[in-house]
Parts: sequence; structure tokens; C-alpha cells
Amino acid sequence: MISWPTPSIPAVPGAGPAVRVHDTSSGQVRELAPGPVAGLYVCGITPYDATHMGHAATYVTFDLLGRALRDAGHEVRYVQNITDVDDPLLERADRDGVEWTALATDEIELFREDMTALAVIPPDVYLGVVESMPQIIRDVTALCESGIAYAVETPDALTPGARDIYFDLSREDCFGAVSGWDREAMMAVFAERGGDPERAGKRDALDPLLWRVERQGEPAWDAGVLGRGRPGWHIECTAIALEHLGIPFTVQGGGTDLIFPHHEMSAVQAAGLTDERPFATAYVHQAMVGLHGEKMSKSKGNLVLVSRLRRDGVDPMAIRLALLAHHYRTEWEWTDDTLDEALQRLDSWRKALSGNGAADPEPVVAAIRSALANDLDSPAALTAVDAWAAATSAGDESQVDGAGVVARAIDALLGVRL
Ligand code: 5CA
Ligand code: ZN
Repeated sequence: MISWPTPSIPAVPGAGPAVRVHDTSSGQVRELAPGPVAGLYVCGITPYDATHMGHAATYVTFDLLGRALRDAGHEVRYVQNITDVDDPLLERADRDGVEWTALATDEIELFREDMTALAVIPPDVYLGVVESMPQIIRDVTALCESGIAYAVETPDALTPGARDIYFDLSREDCFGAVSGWDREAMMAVFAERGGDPERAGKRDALDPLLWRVERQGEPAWDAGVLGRGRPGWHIECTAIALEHLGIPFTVQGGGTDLIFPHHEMSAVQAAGLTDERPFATAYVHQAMVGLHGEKMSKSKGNLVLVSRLRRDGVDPMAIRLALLAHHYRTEWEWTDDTLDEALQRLDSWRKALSGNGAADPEPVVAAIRSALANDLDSPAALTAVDAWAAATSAGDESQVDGAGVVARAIDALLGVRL
């Protein structure tokens, strides 16, 4: 899949410190030690509606992580998927009387435009489920051959006798290692997050669907011994990460709503396919962004859309600053003030940059770097720039090239172009 244009990243003299982030699996803030190349896998959109502030927060957070890793001297190999075949997409297309492929194409295009406007560095590998079908089929077939997957009677299959395939969780003792949750906590959210605990014939209520054989009116692909059908959700991220990063890779990212079952299942399925452990060396999760007291979500419809704000003429850099003003591990709500505060901040930074000189750039560049390396503390980075801007605007113009240095650092490290 085509991604979107890469923004230019100015050079900043020196280098940032080693990056530390919170890993859900260990429950600790840990230093990432990726070696020369950091592998980053971030779960992409299900393209049935437009990018809202929750999605934008997630992709800006991992953009920040990529920038911090690059600044610390690593090359970043960034992989992102698109869930371009799944129940929510098919249901929305049905509801609206449009082709599911057309809906996906339109929403992916809008996402590209939103990411470009927000100066998010694109993934190196950007892959949909449809174009990853050979890898997915290969992996599900391998799990069947090794006896870790099993078939379940499927009375409504289009082809009589065809059966859905499930993953047998009892075969992998690492199940639970990503979330650390107990069974009760898992059961509490499994159904609402795409699981089917009530499905007759499963060995365990939590076993995840790997392959769904063809039903009347649903898209399906030929899959050899599996029979025509389409993949379950989690196997796409297992297959794409294995194929394009190999394991263990450095970070798997997404929102906290993906901790269980999605990231747990992606990892346990990878364990079933390889001898390597773990799947990712760290699992990093963006806290949920809300609106009017609830998680912002396409299914609820309580959305503030990036594209809507752009259409209203809002500077995308103000949207980016509004997101960066919140730490990625703190839940927050979008309000009318969120954008006003970001616009004021943007304005004050631009004023400070437009003088003949500026306050000393070195301390502020160092402060941005150390804030980001310290669990992506973007609010602390913004506060450091605020202090520099205030000193400059108050008359400290002692450094002739100060503004240029700070502008380049803000662009390279925070992705805010002024
Ligand atoms: N396609 C799957 C991942 S494989 C998916 O979850 N798609 S999504 O479109 O529902 O979400 C895209 C990304 O945005 C995910 O990482 C998800 O965790 C994150 N996300 C969704 N809603 C919010 C929210 N309200 N706040 C923060 N992040 C969110
Ligand atoms: Zn995913």
C-alpha cells in the first residue's frame, strides 16, 4: 500500500540520550536497547470512518518515539498494517450501501492526508490485510499443520462441511505475558473487543479466530486446505510483523484498547509459529482520548475529526501541539479549550522565533531531548520551549542564531513545523 510523503527532518547537532518507555508487559519504564536498527510495529486503522483525535494521538505518539530513537542514533524500521477486511468495515459498508473496498480506499486516502498534515513520518512498510493474504494463509496453515490450530463446526458456512479455524491457547504457556491480566479481566472485555466467547465448539472461550470460512455475501479468498475465507483479526499483525520485522522486534504500539485481546493474541500466535520469544521487547500503549465523558470511538460516533478541523482552516501544527500537550499515558478529553490553548502556544512560539536574536538554544534543545527520552514526556518538552519563548519574548536576544537552532530542533524532535 502506498503510504504518504516523508516530511523533511532537519539535522540537530549532537544526539539524544537512550530512550526509555513504559512497557505494559513488565509494567516498568525501561530503556530500549535496539542496537543499530529499531523495529517498530504500530497497529494501523480499520478504515471505515475518518481519523479522530484518539487515532491521531496514537500515531503522533509513535511518531515521537521514532523521532527520539533516530535522534539517539538508531535507524528505525517502521511497519504499520491496515485492517482493510474485518467485521466493522463490512458492517459499516452494508449499513451505508457502499462497496467495502470503496469505503476502505476512501478512508485510507483521508488517513494519508491527515498524517501528512500532522507531519507524521510514514511507515517504511504499510500493508493491508488484502495484500498480505499469502503470508496470513501461510501462517494459519502452519499452525494447523503443527496441531496448534483446530477446526470448529460451522453450520452457516457457504460450502457445506467447511469449518472455521481457531488457535488453541492452551498450547502456549506465554499466554497472558503481554497484558498480565487474569482470566476474569480478559473475559470482561473479550466479546466487546471482537471476540466470540459464546461460539459453540471452541476448546476455550478465549481461543481467537484464525480463519473464517466463507459465508453468504462476505468476501473470501482461496486458501488451499483452509478453504475459501478470510482471516480473523489478530493474525494479520502476527503475520505482517513476522514477515517484515522478524522477532523479537523492538516495540509493538497501539492504544490501550489493544492490550487485550489484540496484542496478547498477536504475540501468542507468533509464539506458536516460531521458537523466538518474546514477540516485541516492549509493548507501548497510548491512553484513550475521550469526548463528553466517553472514549472517542467510531462505533459510538463521538468524534472530533482531524479532517474536519483541517477543513475548518485549523493549522495542523496546532492540532499536533494539542496532542503533544498530553502525556501518552494519561487519559484526557478533547474540549473547546484544547485547541485554543494550542493555538496560543503556537502563536507565542512563532513570535519568539521571529526576533533578531533569541535566548540560548542549547539548554532548551537538551531539555526537549531529555524529556522525550524519559518516557516520551512531551508536556515537559513543550514547557521547556514555552520557557525559552517567554525569555526570548521578554527581550533576551543574546544568541544571533538561537531561533534557527530551536526551530530546527522543534521540527526534528517534536515534528512541529513553525
Ligand atoms: N486496525 C486495528 C488495529 S490492528 C484498530 O484498532 N484500528 S482502529 O482504527 O480502531 O484504531 C487505530 C489505532 O487508534 C489503534 O492503535 C487504537 O488503539 C487507537 N485508538 C482508537 N481509539 C482511540 C482513542 N479514543 N484514543 C487513543 N487511541 C485510540
Ligand atoms: Zn494490530
